[in-house]
Amino acid sequence: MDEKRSYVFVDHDKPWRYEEDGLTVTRGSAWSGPGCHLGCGVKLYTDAEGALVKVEGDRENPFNQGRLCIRCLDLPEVVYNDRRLLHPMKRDRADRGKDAWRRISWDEAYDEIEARLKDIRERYGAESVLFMQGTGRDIATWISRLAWSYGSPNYGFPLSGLACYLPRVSGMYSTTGSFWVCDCSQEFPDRYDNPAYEVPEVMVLWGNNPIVSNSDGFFGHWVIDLMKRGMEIVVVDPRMTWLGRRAALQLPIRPGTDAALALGMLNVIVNEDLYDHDFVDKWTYGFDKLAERVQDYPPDKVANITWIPEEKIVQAARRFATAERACIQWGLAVDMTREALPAIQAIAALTQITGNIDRPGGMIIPPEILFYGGGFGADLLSDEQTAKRIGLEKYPLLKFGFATLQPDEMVKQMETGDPYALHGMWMQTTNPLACMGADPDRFYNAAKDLDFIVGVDLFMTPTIMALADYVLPAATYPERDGLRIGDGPQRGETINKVCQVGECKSDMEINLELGRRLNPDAWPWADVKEMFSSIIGETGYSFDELREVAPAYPQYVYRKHEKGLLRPDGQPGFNTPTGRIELWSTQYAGAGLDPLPYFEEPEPGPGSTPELLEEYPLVLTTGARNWGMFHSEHRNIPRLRALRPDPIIEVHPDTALDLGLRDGDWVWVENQRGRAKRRVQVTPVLLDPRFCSTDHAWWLPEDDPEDLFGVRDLAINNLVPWTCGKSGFGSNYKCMLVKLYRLEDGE
Ligand SMILES: Nc1nc2c(c(=O)[nH]1)N[C@H]1C(S)=C(S)[C@@H](COP(=O)(O)OP(=O)(O)OC[C@H]3O[C@@H](n4cnc5c(=O)[nH]c(N)nc54)[C@H](O)[C@@H]3O)O[C@H]1N2
Ligand SMILES: Nc1nc2c(c(=O)[nH]1)N[C@H]1C(S)=C(S)[C@@H](COP(=O)(O)OP(=O)(O)OC[C@H]3O[C@@H](n4cnc5c(=O)[nH]c(N)nc54)[C@H](O)[C@@H]3O)O[C@H]1N2
Ligand code: SF4
Ligand SMILES: [Mo]
Repeated sequence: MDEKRSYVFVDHDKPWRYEEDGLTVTRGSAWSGPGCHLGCGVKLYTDAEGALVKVEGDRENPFNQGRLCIRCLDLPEVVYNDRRLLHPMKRDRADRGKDAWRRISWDEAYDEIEARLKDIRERYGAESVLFMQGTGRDIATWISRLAWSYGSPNYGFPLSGLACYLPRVSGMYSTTGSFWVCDCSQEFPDRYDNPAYEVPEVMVLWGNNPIVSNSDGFFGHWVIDLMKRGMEIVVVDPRMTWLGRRAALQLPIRPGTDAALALGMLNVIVNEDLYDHDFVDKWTYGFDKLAERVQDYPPDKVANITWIPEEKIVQAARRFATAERACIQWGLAVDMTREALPAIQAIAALTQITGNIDRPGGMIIPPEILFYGGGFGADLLSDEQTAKRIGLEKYPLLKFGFATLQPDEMVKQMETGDPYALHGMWMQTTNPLACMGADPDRFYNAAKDLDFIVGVDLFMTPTIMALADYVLPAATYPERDGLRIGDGPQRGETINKVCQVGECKSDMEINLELGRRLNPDAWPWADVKEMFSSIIGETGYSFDELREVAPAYPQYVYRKHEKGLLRPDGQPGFNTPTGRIELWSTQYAGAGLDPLPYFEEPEPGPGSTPELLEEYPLVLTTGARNWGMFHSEHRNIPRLRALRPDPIIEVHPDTALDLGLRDGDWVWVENQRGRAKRRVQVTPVLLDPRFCSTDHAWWLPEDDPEDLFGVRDLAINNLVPWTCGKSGFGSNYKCMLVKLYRLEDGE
């Protein structure tokens, strides 16, 4: 181990680039594109012509220790796919929706986009341009910086209720002052061998299937590593997953009722006196009120709500609370109900009142990220412009998290022009008509009259085909340099360019060039390497130096609240108004919200609209991840498509029998809002005949571009409205009522 300015690095036998059996090997990190959340350690192999020929996991990288999943292993098929965008293109505004693209040079593209954006800024104000991204790719920071340096506060993603990760992030920051993750030793380069580390006795996997999704900085295989070291798991999921089969307990929850389950478990822990008195007394605020609230959720009532047998709820609560060290690894499913925030609050309280806080094998706070947080460039925006951020006034909790706009309010404002009209949209790493956006028809109609729309992507997408005036071709990760820092754990990595495809440029290069034209002071760097070096300056390394020694880990310490390491004033405690973990939230109360967790039936749903059950008898959850596809990507990658040739709906065998459906049948999945085509997979992974589960983000790259690649009939979000929870967070993407019926001949 080499140490510099309190960062710990990993010893490498070889330099970051070396020769092996006639190929050049480049060590580095993944991340995106294609999409992913992690940035595993990879070795990229190139031949004498500079072509990427294979990808292997880097065993020296503590994060993934040599393991890779199928999407990185199949990377050359993505990089050299014949559908890649290879040069900038434009078309006339009147031709939106038509395959009437004309090739242009980068200079023309930059000049014209610069001129249009400056013109809109002068005429209507910078706030009238939306800057839209998709999920957390390493490009995010540069998109927000572009928005803020241009002068627009309206950066964010077109996902109803910001219902991915942000509810968890904002919920945690507003009640505890920090974000929390399960301790899988990921903060230490020597991992499970670190003397300070202890294996959790129990981990709950709550609405998360990490070995498939590897989401938000959490490498799923760590769960298996820990199970080999004795950890038990409890799985909360309506479907039987690979991990569920290996769990000590599996709770087959009705989609959308997670808050009720957490409150029921809290009820058992409080009433059976299984909580950590010492921790609760010293470090939490509002326990008595929480204890009172959970009396509304006795286990028998919760069993009725969640459809989980009562004894399993009690057993799970006892197992969790009596473990010496326990943690909860939660996922997207907890964000994807309308009242997500109280669900998150209740689930977090399980870890808090049991004292599993900032200690080995419990919940830990990833170090304040190395070099920058989510807000690189937020200071570029004046107070006057910040105040124009869409949704901020209505939803004050938006101030905790990533400084995004509120998307449901955004769609309303696109339609009404109230309080000000919107004129432009920059879309970089998002495909809302196929995937992210709710009600794609509504999004399309709201966006189609904007004066000016640009897309930046690897591939032509239904959204760019429908709406954009310009499209810029972005590089995949082996085609560019980059940094992997931030987002949960823990380490600084470099992404290292090994090949070039067409005229593609990295997103960072594109944003640096345009940013420099729109606001030169905010983009003072000569090139991207200089830009990266300036960000990592704190380590004492330049970009070129960092890649020799990466990954870089900040020194990690536990029990920061006891040591005064969490608050700006250096006092012990947590960075909240009360200095404690707020079980009764002063921030929620201040925002006019219930300060305590509660459960509200998803609507429509069996509990809120039983009258709809006759027509729409099935509870549907959507978007459970599969191995080969990242959201709307990879439909055009032959080997990955072969793993999932069609959009699937999983149906319980009893339900299939009832409806006369067989494996492979094509059906419409329909609710009161719309319908989507799916292919039936009859499977016992559905743990109750009243549930079904379907893929999201389908379109067919092989179909007619002017028919938007078939997306209109395939988008499951035809069934999902733009509507969020009381806090502005959460939306019902994963809980609705539907019926299934067979397609007619010719449909
Ligand atoms: N029904 C339902 N809908 C869902 C979900 C669900 O579970 N159910 N999940 C939701 C969630 S959690 C999220 S986060 C969103 C995700 O939504 P998005 O992140 O918007 O994902 P995509 O729609 O696939 O759009 C990503 C686009 O970025 C492009 N891309 C990939 N890598 C790069 C890159 O490096 N540079 C550039 N410029 N482009 C790149 C891809 O080609 C693709 O066209 O979807 C949401 N939609
Ligand atoms: N391969 C692949 N990996 C991905 C992505 C991808 O598209 N493909 N997307 C990335 C993104 S942006 C995200 S946000 C993450 C999401 O990844 P995860 O957090 O793992 O979320 P999902 O896969 O949507 O759902 C996880 C599990 O929740 C279950 N579930 C469904 N509804 C409910 C419910 O109401 N309650 C509970 N408790 N469980 C429920 C599902 O059956 C599923 O097994 O994955 C990331 N990683
Ligand atoms: S999780 Fe999978 S796709 Fe993502 S970087 Fe790691 S190996 Fe690649
Ligand atoms: Mo997500």
